[in-house]
Formats: sequence, C-alpha cells, structure tokens
Amino acid sequence: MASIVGLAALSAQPAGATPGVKGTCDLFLNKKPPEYAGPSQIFYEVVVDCALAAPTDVRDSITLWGSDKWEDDRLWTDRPPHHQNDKFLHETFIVHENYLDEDLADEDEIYAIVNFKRPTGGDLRIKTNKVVGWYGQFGI
Ligand SMILES: [Ca+2]
Ligand SMILES: [Ca+2]
Repeated sequence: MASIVGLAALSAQPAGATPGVKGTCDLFLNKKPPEYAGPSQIFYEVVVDCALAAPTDVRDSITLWGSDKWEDDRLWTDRPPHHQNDKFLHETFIVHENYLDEDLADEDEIYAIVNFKRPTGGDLRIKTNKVVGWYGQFGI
C-alpha cells in the first residue's frame, strides 16, 4: 500500500514538470553495487533533480527526511558540489543505508527538502516526492 502511494507521488511530479513559482524537485535513491564498499556495507547514491522557477535561485543544502505520522525525522544534510544551470539542478551524494532506516522494523519513507537562497534574500524550500523502501541492516 505504501509503495502505491509512493508511485502516485512520483507520477504527480514528473521530472521536468512545468516549473511553478517554486520549481519542482524529484528524489531518487540508487543502490551502489557491492564493489563500492564491499558486500557487507551498502550505500545509496542520492539523486536530486530540480526544475527551477527562477534562474537566480542558488541551492544551499539538501536534507533527507523520514516521513512519520507525528513528527518527521531529519536523517542527513549534505551540500554537494553545485551542478546547476539556469533551469535545472542535478545533485548527487552518497549515504550509508543505515541513515535511510528511519522506521525500525518497518518500511521507510524518505523525502528531501532542497533549500535555496534567493537573490532577494529570502529562502526557498522545495520538497521532493517520497521514496518508500526497506533500508538499513536493521530495517527488516
Ligand atoms: Ca516513517
Ligand atoms: Ca526500516
């Protein structure tokens, strides 16, 4: 059931959607192959793709969150090197699987908040879709 909800969220925010006032960002979690750190250590490549509304918005931090019923958990914050042009942003960084295990003995619901600095001095926060899965060595 939860994975169906995740798919619905993905289809509602396709990559490259027409930018609104805020723009849109999509989150992908790609499992690294065993050669990356050995078979006992599993890492994920976090990919964030954004269609920007304003070319002058500059990405600041990207924070991964675990969605929960009462209060969401902050899992990881990163500031990868900028890969951004006037219209699009494509960022990647690596996290260990245990950082994604936000619900012990349950499925994990991961989303990201992408923080931008606006030239006018304000901040802009864009929330991604939610990715649902079983992450971490203690997650099942
Ligand atoms: Ca959760
Ligand atoms: Ca879990």
